[in-house]
Amino acid sequence: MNQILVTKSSMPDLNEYMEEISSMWDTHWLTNMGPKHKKFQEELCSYMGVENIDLLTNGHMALELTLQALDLHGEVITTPFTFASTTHAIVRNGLEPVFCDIDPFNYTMDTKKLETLITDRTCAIMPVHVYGNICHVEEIERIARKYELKVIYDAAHTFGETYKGKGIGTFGDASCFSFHATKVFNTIEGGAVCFKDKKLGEALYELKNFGIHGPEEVSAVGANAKMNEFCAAMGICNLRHLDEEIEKRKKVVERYRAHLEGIEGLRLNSIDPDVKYNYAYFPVVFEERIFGSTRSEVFDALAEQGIGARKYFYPLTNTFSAFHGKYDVMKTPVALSVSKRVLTLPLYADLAFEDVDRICEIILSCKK
Ligand code: T4K
Repeated sequence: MNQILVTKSSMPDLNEYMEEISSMWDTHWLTNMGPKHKKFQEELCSYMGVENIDLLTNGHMALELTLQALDLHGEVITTPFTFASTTHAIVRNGLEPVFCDIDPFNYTMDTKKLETLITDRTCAIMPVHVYGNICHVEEIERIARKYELKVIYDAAHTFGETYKGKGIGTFGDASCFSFHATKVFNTIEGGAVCFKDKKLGEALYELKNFGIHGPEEVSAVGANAKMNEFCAAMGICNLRHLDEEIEKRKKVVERYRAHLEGIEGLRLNSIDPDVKYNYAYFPVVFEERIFGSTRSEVFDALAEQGIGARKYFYPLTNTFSAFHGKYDVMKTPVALSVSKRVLTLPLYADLAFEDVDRICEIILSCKK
């Protein structure tokens, strides 16, 4: 059986990668902000249209160390419809997550509910551009300014996107990206933070290197989150092909839409004309009463045929057993409902149209 998983890492041609890393056999410089790191950082700034960026080991450390670098205390408003990383980054900093519900159409933070959650302990907002859907950035900025709150976007899903022509990394005080193997753009493992304030950048740079300030001074309790030269080289190579990869993903998404658009009981991702998408994920929400089958029944039908759709993002982070029932999931009813009904379908640049057709055929055979 031809197995199809939810995604497949994009990789450059092996010779291209070997050429990119070959100089390391002369220099023996493998990590600690070497020449590949520097080159990749410069190329990213120009590709993303940002002034400041720093590279890290992964998207999680980007979130965690950005919060630490901002020296925050108190509550951070976020959403539970996300990967574990977003909430964990808050909790691991000794901060208290406060969960805001999500917009039923694009699944990002519902800004109509945001203001009611602000207390005198709120220090920041951490919204998630989930699936590559862009948050209501203008409204978030307005509220943040009014209450003098920091905004740190979890931009793990949005590499390569723009909103109203502006690079997505230019919003908020900081935007944190993931370059994990499963992302539209990968450095094997990797992450980055785009930031406005250079002081934040300096703090972040130190925190990713144990808090080392100078040869004889360690001024903060940092971590080790430096991107190594092999990962940076992978990024340099993959970046050369990214536009082409996104174009191929777009075609796959169009093929899915041609089959599934207008089918009663299926809700496809909403499209914002102001966003240039990267086509990171293809979520479908199943309305069981109309479609006739549940999301889990469709998931099982696909699995029987070797197709690995995923229930991203189920369960909600505010229901994790790690939190011992501390959070009331009924306060985020839209997120709860979507998380129980959503499936993300396989999506990657080289997914064959025949496979998309087969996946859709199986889904439609579940309609009653
Ligand atoms: N914020 C958000 C909103 C995120 O979604 C994430 C990560 C983060 C923050 C944190 O960023 P990182 O610290 O990870 O950089 C995956 C990824 O591990 C994770 O990066 C991602 N989000 C999350 C949504 O998905 P799993 O446990 O579902 O991955 P896994 O191993 O089941 O892989 C999924 C599929 O990808 C496989 O079935 C096949 C394919 N694959 C996987 C790997 C590991 C490849 O083709 N190549 C590979 O090397 O978490």
